[in-house]
Amino acid sequence: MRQSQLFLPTLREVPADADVKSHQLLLRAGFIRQNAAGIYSFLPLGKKVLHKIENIVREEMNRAGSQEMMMPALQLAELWQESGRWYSYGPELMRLKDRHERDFALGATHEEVITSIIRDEVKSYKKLPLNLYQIQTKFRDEKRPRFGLLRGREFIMKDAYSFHDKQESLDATYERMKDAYSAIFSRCNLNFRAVLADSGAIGGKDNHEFMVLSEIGEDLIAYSTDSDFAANIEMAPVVLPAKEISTETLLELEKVETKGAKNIEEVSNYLQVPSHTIIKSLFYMVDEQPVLVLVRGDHEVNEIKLKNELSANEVMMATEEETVKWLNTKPGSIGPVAVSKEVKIIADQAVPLMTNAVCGANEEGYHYLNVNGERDFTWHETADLRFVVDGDLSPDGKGTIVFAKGIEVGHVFKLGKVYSEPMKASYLDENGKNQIMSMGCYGIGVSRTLAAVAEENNDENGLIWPLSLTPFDVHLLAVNSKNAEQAEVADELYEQLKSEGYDCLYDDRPERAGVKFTDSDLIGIPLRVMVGKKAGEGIVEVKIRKSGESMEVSVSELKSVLKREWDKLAN
Ligand code: 9G3
Repeated sequence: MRQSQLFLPTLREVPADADVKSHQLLLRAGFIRQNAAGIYSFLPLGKKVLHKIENIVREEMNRAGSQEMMMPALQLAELWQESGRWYSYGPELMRLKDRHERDFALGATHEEVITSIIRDEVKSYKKLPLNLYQIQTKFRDEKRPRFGLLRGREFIMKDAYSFHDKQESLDATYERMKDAYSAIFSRCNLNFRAVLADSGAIGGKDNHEFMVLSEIGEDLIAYSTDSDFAANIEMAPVVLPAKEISTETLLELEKVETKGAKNIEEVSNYLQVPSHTIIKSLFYMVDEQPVLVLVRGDHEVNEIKLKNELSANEVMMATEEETVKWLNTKPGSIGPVAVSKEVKIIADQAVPLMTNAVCGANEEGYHYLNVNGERDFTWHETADLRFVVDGDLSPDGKGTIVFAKGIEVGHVFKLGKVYSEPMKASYLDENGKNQIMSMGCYGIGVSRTLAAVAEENNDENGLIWPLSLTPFDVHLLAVNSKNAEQAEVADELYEQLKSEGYDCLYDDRPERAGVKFTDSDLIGIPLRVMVGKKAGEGIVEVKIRKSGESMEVSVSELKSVLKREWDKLAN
């Protein structure tokens, strides 16, 4: 492609409201333009990269047995009324009326549409399992669209849906989808983790988010330094280190005055003891039942784990009145010693390992020293109730946990019957009995992935595209297009490179050399060939965008040098 013909409006300045690198660079390099908040156009180079990402997605989804289809963006409101989501979603779901005043949703996702198709067409277990996908524009009226393509109101998603008779069939497809996602994001040169995520509102059981590790990620994940273990902070389990039996002798229980010391920090300072020797007692009403939760003073209660452990609907911190009612004291000096039998006591698994600990005396302004579990207080059960912290052991026993920010680029769910039940997607099983199908759904933010690649592949001069996604393979520059000799050599090389199969962008513009180099650094094509002063001697310069390395090469050896440098970048 001759750059003098290419629609590529590059910018010098950083746009004002772009506050992450990928957003700034994709605008400056002329890959995208904003039409409205969260709504973007892909200009030719942006479209070329998008197209390559979509093809990688297609190859891996097809390989994993999913069949491509296409569903409409306009969705009958009736379908969303059947699933109930017409009422449960608010302004984020974009709605409109057609000329006959009929209600429609603009597709934010397609569970209802795909289920309505399958329930009409699939009646027998012999037709299952099915796995279908589309790559399609989605609409979600985000309250605060930001970071360019990373959080848009109109974006491109690959969404897949699978239908099953048996759970193990769903489990198998789920694993195949996870493997396909790992292949896709690896081929996009992304540093990602498959993160165990909280089931949240969507129901079903397992789900995993595919997170690109990134400073600007909106999600916090915990992952292992020595394995592929990764989990959402809410879900990350805590395992106890190998049990070191405490050799401390148990000292006499002693009640001491602690005046106004109410929280862990104040008690720790007042008594001059480290917080990990204090039992933190938190009083909750769980589905209206009083529950005293005990964790070590340096840990935090994870209320999602507490709720899951107690299979509760509602977990609320108790009010002061409720605390006084059940524990005869105000918050600030509560503890597990001599607590009414009606109060359920649940302790984090680290609490029974504490010896000669400190805890509230259930008397305002007093605490106990040398408190020991079993002797001085008991509990109904122990569980993993705390948030994981940096440095914890990885639950799979390999390495330790580190925290990182992540950009969610994919999300896979086991839906179970969350949609097929209300929408009556059923089939006859091998015994001729009517059964409800089980479902899975699998999403990739395709336009978000493009932005994530840009976010993680750039330097101070601009974008640096991986070979798998680059808009062009080679950037050929005539340093001074007005110089006949340089233009002639460059024209010949352009033909030669194309004939060797490179998708070549040829900067034939009558611009100053500096402008050409700046633009070339900005758009980030991995290999650059510069035809300059030594063109007459048959010498050109090759530059590797990523390393900045450059070398003088004779035209006769250019082919082999490019092949060598290409292969070096490919591995
Ligand atoms: C909506 C709106 C926003 C939404 C949804 C529905 C997120 C919604 C979750 C999913 C689940 C999976 C299939 C592909 C993979 C993800 N935001 N979700 O359902 F109406 Cl406005 O989309 N869907």
